[in-house]
Amino acid sequence: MAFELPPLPYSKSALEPHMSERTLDFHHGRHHQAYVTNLNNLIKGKPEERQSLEDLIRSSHRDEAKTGIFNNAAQVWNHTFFWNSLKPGGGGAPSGALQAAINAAFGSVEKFKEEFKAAAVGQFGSGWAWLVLDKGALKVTKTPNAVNPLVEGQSALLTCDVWEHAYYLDFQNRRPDFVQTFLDHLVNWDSAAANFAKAR
Ligand code: MN3
Repeated sequence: MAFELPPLPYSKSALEPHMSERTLDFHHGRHHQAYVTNLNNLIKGKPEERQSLEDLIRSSHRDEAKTGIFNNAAQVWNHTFFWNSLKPGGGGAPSGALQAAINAAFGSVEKFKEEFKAAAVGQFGSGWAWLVLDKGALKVTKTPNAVNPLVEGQSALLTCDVWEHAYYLDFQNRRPDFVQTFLDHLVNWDSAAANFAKAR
């Protein structure tokens, strides 16, 4: 069964002025769509067609014959997860159990933000910054290209896409400004809290 591009959980202009409609037009409508199309072309008529997206990602990781499948399947998953890591009027701080866990793991929400920003800015080239739950411990991680926490056996709670296509139209080369805007105005802490509750 062919995979489909999930619709954005908000309108394309809903994240303005922090993330432009033009960025979402390209990022969701072209980049994310291209990963879906490429993946469907790569698995057409093959046994992989019957696998779930998560199973495809795990089974194609580190298999040299399936690099294309891994890259496109993981990028389909990563982008869907990223859209849900954002919301109009986002940012601020988490509450409840997630806030308590972040305070315990990082010292404070501010310290968490510093660590997350350092990971996102420090990822050399394309990739992703994540808040994950790893064997019960909250961690900030970064991954190159399409790699994601699923293949490390971790549960993803939150992500920021730091491929240039995520910010170039709005911020040009200023990745630190994009990541700061993500933390201050776009983070969907409700989604992160729901992922945390599910993963615990
Ligand atoms: Mn992207």
